[in-house]
Amino acid sequence: MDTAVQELYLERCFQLAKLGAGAVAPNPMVGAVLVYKDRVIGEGYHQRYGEAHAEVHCINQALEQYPGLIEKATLYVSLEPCAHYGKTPPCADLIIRHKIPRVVVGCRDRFEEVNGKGIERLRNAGVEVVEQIATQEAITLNKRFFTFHGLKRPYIILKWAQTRDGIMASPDGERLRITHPVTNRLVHRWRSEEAAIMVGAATAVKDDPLLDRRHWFGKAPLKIVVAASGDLPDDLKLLHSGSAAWVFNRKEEKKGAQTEWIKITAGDLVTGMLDVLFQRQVQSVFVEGGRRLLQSFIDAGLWDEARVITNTEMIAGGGLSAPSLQGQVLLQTTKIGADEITVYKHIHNQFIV
Ligand code: AOF
Ligand code: ZN
Repeated sequence: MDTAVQELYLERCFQLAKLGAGAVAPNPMVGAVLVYKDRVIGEGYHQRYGEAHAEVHCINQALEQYPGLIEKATLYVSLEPCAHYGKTPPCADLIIRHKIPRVVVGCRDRFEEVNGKGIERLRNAGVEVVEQIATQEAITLNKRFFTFHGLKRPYIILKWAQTRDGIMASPDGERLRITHPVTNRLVHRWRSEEAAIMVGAATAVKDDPLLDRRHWFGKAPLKIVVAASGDLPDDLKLLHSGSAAWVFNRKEEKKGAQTEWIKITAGDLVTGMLDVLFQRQVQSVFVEGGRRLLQSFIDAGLWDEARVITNTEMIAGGGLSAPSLQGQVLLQTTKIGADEITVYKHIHNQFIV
């Protein structure tokens, strides 16, 4: 079969998968398409955490519309069908039961309970399994899920805004109004897409931000403040905004109605925080500053993506310089008015997400 055609069907799977964005985490987004003689006879995607997997919806649709064709069809699925009993039974068994002769998978599932076992089970039952088509895209689709399970830490996105001369705050650390309101809306969208937002104590105190996604839609991310000393004013807005906040510190553990103080005992603060986030199933973290916190993630080599907004018309002429990512792979630049948005990918892990 023509690779380009198979890529096209997988592309449709990726699109379907994305319809589950915001509703399926911490599960991966998954889409599936059944094809018989160049015709799509069923489609489906994982719609909600804890509910039916993509394959189930896809097969049910084909059964309703084209009973009898499934046994001659090819199933395209963005992720390896599962082989385990989780909240739902194994999709590999469902495929075998319905005698689907051929399955094209986007990529393997790094979740320990599945990882290769789904493909193995299909092959042992005589199902032809095709891999190595659009693999990179399939991995990128679930970069958070794969990084979490593969590296046992959340997917880390760094974000900052800088002036044309590379300044991110005034000399005394005061906030500069750098980005355009339209860009701010995009930042709120970014926040809505991650499990948690993180800032350092200095930023929390100086800016007193809400750290929410009020200019966008969707889930309110968890807010995290890093205050090693344990000192943080009680009246900060983000501690009283109606959604959960954690304060990582070196001093104490305590729990209020919305705010939890979590003591990091490990030697290295960044690693210690990431371990807690992994244990608590936080799949991604959006680090918004300040300078010191961003730099500590960069120095530790613990980041996956950086989104840098540069106001190309603003010159600060002095102040706190932004971190440098020289030599990293720049993947994308978009413009919103004078704001240039650059995305860097840190090439460091086996998934190259
Ligand atoms: C698939 N198709 O659409 C999805 C899969 O608790 P469960 O039963 O929902 O299982 C969750 C795990 O199943 C999840 O961690 C991932 O490994 C896999 N997700 N697999 O065959 C799907 N969403
Ligand atoms: Zn499944």
